[in-house]
Amino acid sequence: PWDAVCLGETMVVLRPEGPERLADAAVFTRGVGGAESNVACLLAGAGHRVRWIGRVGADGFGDHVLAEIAARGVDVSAVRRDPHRPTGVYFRTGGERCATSERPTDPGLAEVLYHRAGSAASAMSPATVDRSDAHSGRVLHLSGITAALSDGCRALLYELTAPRPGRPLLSFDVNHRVGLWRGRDPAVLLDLARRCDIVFVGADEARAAWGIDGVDALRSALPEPSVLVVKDGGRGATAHTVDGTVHVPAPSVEVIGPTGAGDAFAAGFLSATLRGLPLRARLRHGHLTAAAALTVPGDVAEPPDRALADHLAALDDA
Ligand code: KDG
Repeated sequence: PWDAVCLGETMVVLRPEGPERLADAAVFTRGVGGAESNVACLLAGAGHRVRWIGRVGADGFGDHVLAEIAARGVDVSAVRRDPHRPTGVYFRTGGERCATSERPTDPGLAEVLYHRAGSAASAMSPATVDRSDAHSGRVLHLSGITAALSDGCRALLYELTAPRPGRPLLSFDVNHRVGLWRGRDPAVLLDLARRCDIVFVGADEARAAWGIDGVDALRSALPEPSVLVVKDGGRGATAHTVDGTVHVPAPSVEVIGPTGAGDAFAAGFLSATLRGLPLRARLRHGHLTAAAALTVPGDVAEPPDRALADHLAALDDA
C-alpha cells in the first residue's frame, strides 16, 4: 500500500542560532535530522504515500521527532518507542563540509557532534523491526548510516536486503559519515550497496570510504544495482543502467544550507522513479529537489512544486 518505506535513525538536531563555533554558542535552535526520514518527508511532500520506520526513546525528543515527521504527512505507526534508551541528538554548526578529527574547528567547516551511541535507534535489529512492515512499500529506502549504528542495525540491513521473491525495489544511499566510521572499515557499505537495486553515492565519498576513483571504477566495483547514481557535487550526476549511461549537470545555485541535499536528490530521483519517468528526468528531479534543499537552512526543504519541476525537467528536451 505504501509507495515508499524509509528506515533509519532520526535525531533531534541542535544548531547554534548564529554563526558561532560549538565552543562559543550558548543558544541553539532545535530541528529534526535523519537522512532517511528527510527522504520520507520530501516524498510525502511530493504527493507520495510514505511510511518512516525508526526507533526513538520514550522521551520528549522522541515525541518531537514523531510529531514533526507525522506533520509532514508521513506514516509513523511502525515507529517503536524504546523505554530504556534515549532519542539520539546531534549538534551541528554551519559550513559546507564536515570538520575532520585532524582539523575539528576549521572556520568554514561544519562541526558535527553526535550523541547517538546507545540510542533507541541503535537497538533496531531483525528482532525489533518487523520485516513485513519494512517490505510494505513499492520501494524501501535505506542508507549506510544505519550500518554504522550497531551490530543489530547492520544485521537488520542484511536481513532487509537479502534476495527474496517479491521484495520491494531497494534504494540505498551510501551516506558515508566520517564521524561514524573512525577506526572501522566502511567496506561493509560496498557490500550492502551491491545487494540493492538503486544506489546513490557521491564521487567524493567513494574515494573517502573505499579509495575508488571515477565513475567507471565505481561501476566495476558495484556491478549489481540496476541503477547506480554517482553524484559529483556541483558538476552533476551520472546514472549507470543496463541500457547505458546518462549524465545530467547540476543547476548552479547559491548554497545556503548543504545539509540534506543528498537526501533531497534521492527523494527527487525516487519520486520520478515511482512515477515511471525516464532516467534523464529522474536525474533532473533529483537535482531540482536538491537545489530546493541547498537554498534553505536546515535539514528538510519543501520539495519543488510538481508541475513546475516537471516543466523545468522537460525544458532541455523541448
Ligand atoms: O543527510 C542529512 C543527515 O546527515 C542528517 O539529517 C543527520 O542522519 C543524519 C546523520 O546520521 O548524519
